[in-house]
Amino acid sequence: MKLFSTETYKNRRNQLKKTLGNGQILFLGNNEAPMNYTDNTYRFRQDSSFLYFFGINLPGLSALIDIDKDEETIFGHEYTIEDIIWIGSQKTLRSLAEAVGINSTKSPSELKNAINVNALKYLPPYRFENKLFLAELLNISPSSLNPSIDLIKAVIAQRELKSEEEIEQMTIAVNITREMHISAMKAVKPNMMEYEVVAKIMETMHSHHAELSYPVIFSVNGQTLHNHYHGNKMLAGQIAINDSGCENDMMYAGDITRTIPVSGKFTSKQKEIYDTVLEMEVDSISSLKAGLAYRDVHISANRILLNNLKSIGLVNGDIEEMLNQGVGGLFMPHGLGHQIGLDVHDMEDLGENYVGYAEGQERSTKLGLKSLRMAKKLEAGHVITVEPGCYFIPELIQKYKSEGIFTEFVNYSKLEEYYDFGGIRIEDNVLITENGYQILGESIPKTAEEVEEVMNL
Ligand SMILES: [Mn+2]
Repeated sequence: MKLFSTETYKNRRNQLKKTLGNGQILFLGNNEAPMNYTDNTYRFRQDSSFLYFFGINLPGLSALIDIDKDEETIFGHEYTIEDIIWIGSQKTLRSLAEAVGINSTKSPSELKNAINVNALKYLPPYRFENKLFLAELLNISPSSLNPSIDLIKAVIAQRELKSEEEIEQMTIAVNITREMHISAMKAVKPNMMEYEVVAKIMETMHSHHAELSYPVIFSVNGQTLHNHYHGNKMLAGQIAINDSGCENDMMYAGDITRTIPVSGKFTSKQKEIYDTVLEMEVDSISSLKAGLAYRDVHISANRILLNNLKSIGLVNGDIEEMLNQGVGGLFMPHGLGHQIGLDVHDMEDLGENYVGYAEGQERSTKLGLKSLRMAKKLEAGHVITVEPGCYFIPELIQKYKSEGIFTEFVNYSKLEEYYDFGGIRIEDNVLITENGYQILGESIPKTAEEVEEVMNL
């Protein structure tokens, strides 16, 4: 298990204690999750806030910070000889706790006596087991759980500003992710199955001792945004979206998307749309700076999209009027990006709006903009994804057409030529700095020519 220095974890907890001032804070780690019976489990994934403040990447732990008594305790079992028969010799919980600056470890059964329900703050649990655990601990029903908004805000304020050592880890994750993408570009050939390319992605990832930060999206049906089916045969002339990324051995995530022409070369019709998405991506990134609201970057990207679709003849009319009405959402029904860190959608368990929206900043209900997860002002230390796309979703287009939506703007008859187009998305991970921005990791083939060149090496 890799850890940052003892001081890192102490400083993080001290800052949190300072922000909250008083009371008790309970952090629940995750437990093993059974696949089909108790002893056959999914890969263990520790809770990210637990990792951030306590570092220990093991199941069955909880931690209590008592600000008033100035005590920090990790609750968990020491391994018994029965455990060691099955899983080998282990570091003691006590020694791991010391490595992250905590001198008190206790058995889980002692937690109930240590808490003061009136002063206790906790984050919203997202796993059912932890919901039940908390409800039982507090002697209330799971639906009555009442996570602390102050704690949520304090944790987000800390975790969203990445330190230099975190950026180092995220860069490692992006560089492994980069290799996964280059493997895919080199592997894709007409008449291959999608899962054969996914196998190359996974092989490259595992060769770096990394794991997925989210399930691989690799599909010639890129218009389906979260397509986890890999059973299609890829045909010459199609394009495949590869949205895949890893978390490295310190659990920091990469999240990259590239779009690949199955035959090794984009057709001119595909390249028109590809270059549109590329322009949206490159332009958005080059505008990034602290103080800029990311919602405005999303809207600027939509402006480029509509301008280009207008010159192709798929939409007509006043661009600003189309932006007001949300016409771009028909072609890009998702947001421009999200924060990324220990979670691929960082801290979304704490509430999307707390992470991505400023107090009082309203969330749109329009298609596209309503799915924008990060809308607030950028700050130095934020790491965000920039991931514009353009998709032709026949069911959505036909629905809007039949309901007469956007008929004054959208050339529905020409759009029929795009029903089998699929979709294009391009995504990078970007750190906001004091002076601008920095794309994390070494550069990944991105222009149509760069992608084609890697494919035909
Ligand atoms: Mn993403």
